[in-house]
Amino acid sequence: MKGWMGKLKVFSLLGFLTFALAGCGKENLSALMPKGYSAHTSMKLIILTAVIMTFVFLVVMVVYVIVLLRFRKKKGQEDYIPKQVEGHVGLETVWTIIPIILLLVIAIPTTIATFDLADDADASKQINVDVTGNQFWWHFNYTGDKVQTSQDLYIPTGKTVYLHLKSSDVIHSFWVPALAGKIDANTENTNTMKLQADEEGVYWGKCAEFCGDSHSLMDFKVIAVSPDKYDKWIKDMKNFKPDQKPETAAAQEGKDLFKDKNCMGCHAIGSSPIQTAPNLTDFGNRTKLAGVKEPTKENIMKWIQDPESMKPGNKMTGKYPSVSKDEAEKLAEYLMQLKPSDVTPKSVSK
Ligand code: HEC
Ligand SMILES: [Cu+2]
Repeated sequence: MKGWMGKLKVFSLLGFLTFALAGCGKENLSALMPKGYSAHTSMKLIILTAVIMTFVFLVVMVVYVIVLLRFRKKKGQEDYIPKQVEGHVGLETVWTIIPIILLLVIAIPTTIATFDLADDADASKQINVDVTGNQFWWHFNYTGDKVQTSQDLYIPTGKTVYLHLKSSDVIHSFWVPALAGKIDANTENTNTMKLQADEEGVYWGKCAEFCGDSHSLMDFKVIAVSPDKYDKWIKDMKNFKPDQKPETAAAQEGKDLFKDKNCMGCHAIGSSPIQTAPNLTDFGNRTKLAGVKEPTKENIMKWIQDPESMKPGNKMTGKYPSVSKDEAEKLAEYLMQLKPSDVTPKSVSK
């Protein structure tokens, strides 16, 4: 009896932790707190399915307990066998029909929602963004506006944005839990998905398909701003002149180093056909460095000198001449002042 109680305690503790820890986690990173049209649609289906499944579970449990109590072998009933009911036409019919009905109740709204979310009939009238998944970062190309960025995707609140997803290497999966379901980024075809956010905010995104060493570090953000701010962002990004002279001397030296150290062989600043590395046009406004680290000067310097220590297996390591601490500082100064626009929310949840 004692050992049994011990086990019960462990199980209750585990049960408690499950509920308590389920409350931890990042803001705007939960499908259970939907903030956009697709996510609301999924949430309704989750609730419908959970209610039906709970109902089935309870009915089965109640019947199970009744049967256990009622048909137990009682004292003095040595050869007791309850009445056998296999092949009972009534029962068989009932427990075939009821599950069919329940499955239909789940299947019909699910199918309607699937077609609704896949409907891209009005795509040409909306904002369209080509999204490319790369080991281990995301590229965003606003095709209609000749604006490019990486890691942080800007969208206007309340509007439907169409994403056309591809991959440049292996299969990735684009997932912003609070806004929509997952969709694969493949090399051989383009998948389209709709994204819409109800309110302004920074929504966390994850790659949801194992894609290599730093798969778990392939984070990105969707930054939803009011339509006015979005228009300003696009305008600012378009008007940005990559050749513009940086304000400080250190940043100017950094700009020269950016050429000399071959950074430009992979990274573009401004709209460019080069998409082998994150587009750094608005790097100074990034919510994170390389998707995961705080974009402080120290971290940026560390990244430039030794990206491997932050993101194992990344495609930058070893592909450029070594950079001294002093040079890294100048490069960081240059990159941090690349801020074409000021619409990025100030209080980014980190
Ligand atoms: C061989 C191509 C290549 C070269 C050359 C290169 N990089 Fe990179 N860089 C990358 C790739 C790929 C990433 C994305 C890594 C990841 O997140 O997985 C990256 C990421 C970065 C980032 C983070 C970007 C972000 O969006 O947060 C910075 C900053 C950066 N590189 C700076 C530099 C500097 C400075 C140089 C020159 C000294 C340089 N890179 C040279 C390929 C390159
Ligand atoms: Cu990935």
